[in-house]
Amino acid sequence: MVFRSSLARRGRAACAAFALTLAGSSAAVVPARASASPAGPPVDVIVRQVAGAGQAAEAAVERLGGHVGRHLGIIDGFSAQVPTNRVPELSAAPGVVSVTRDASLRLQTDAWTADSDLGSLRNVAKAIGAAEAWDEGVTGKGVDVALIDSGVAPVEGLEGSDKVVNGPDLSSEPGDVARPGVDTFGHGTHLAGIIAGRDSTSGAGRFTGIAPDARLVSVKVASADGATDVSQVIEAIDWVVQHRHDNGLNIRVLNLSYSTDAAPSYVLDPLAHAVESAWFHGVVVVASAGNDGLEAAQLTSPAVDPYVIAVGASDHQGTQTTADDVVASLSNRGNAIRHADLVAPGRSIVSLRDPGSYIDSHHPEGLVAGDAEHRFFRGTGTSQSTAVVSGAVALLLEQRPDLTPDQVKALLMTTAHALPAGDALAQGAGLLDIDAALAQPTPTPWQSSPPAQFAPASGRASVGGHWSGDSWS
Ligand SMILES: [Ca+2]
Repeated sequence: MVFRSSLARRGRAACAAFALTLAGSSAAVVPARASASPAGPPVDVIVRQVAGAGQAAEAAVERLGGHVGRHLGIIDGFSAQVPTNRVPELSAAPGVVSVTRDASLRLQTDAWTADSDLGSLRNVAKAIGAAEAWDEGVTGKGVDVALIDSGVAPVEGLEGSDKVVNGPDLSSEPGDVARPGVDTFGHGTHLAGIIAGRDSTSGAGRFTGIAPDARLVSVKVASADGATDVSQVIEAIDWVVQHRHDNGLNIRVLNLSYSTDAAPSYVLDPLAHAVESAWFHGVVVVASAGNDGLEAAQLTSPAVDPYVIAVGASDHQGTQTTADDVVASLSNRGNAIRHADLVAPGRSIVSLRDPGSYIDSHHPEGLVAGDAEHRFFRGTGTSQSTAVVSGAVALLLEQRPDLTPDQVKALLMTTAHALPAGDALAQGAGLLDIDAALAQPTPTPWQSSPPAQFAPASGRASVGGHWSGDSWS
């Protein structure tokens, strides 16, 4: 998992493709002979099993000398660790649908740069029409936004149980029982501020996010070093879907501001399968297009899934007017089949600082000049753009709680403004205009249904990873 907070130039080797299928190239697979070779080093995998097939797949893992990890009900699967050279046998075992690699990937942190105050959320709110929505009394009230990220720090602007509800802490960080779910990295706090931050004080200097009266449900998956696994994120999505209506919760939006290299087809990708499941359960999934740049030929996963809302970053070009805005050079361009659905501001966005966190400690250039209280930090990338869109979706769902995810997506895309100066493909429908979306009549299910050529993601890869002897690549 690579959190898309910034330019993802660095560490590409750390986020190698994790779910390539060999279904169509089985000749390249070298079957392992368990009795004739040592077990080989263990490898972490995600196993999908035949629904209703009982424990056959788990039994196969144990029989092959592996261990079953976390249960991943949303994709009918589980994580496991198995000897590397037993993967082909596991893939062929009764009850097993697919075995894909569960890679450990890292957050990217190298574009936190200072810029002008054009990145303030006040200006962002004006650029996307949220300020008009507030004037009309639409503030996201009654809508919960799930944030699967690095947790949230209890800083001013994000305090109180009416603002942040902590879901489970699924990160690998040693448990701090006094502060479960607290952000030690600094990424989740920044996004939480953008989505729904709100100072307890009033007055001219009051900090507010895009949906200041929405509530956040934080599910922490990344620890202080930014590391998380695909299976941790799938488990978190599973939790969000299972508990979206618990104890007064009303989770209608899921913010996924991170990504990993996409499989050759989203249809084979377990993460795509998980986000589609959330979408079909009525949760609007908003995902970052990726920070690999306009030369990138593909969106990252899970944004590559055509059902969810894929968000690219726009760049204000140093001026208040949006007439000259372009698609940020760091935003993934994609291709004719799949590109960002729309763009939102993503350059040097000023949101809440997480004092002492990894990003805060390692990127002093993100501090905001003139910020006497040292409360704020600048972040650039499609992560921030995604958080802007998640807040906007909360506004729309306060106004019309019965909208389906397809209708929300159709409203945002049919009202976005094309950027004349921007890359025509990379911007999708153009720059978010939530005020226009709020004024647009509700589309019929027919008008908002996705094109029929989108096959649902099945995750039915036969073998994950490039297999060569007893090593993965
Ligand atoms: Ca501009």
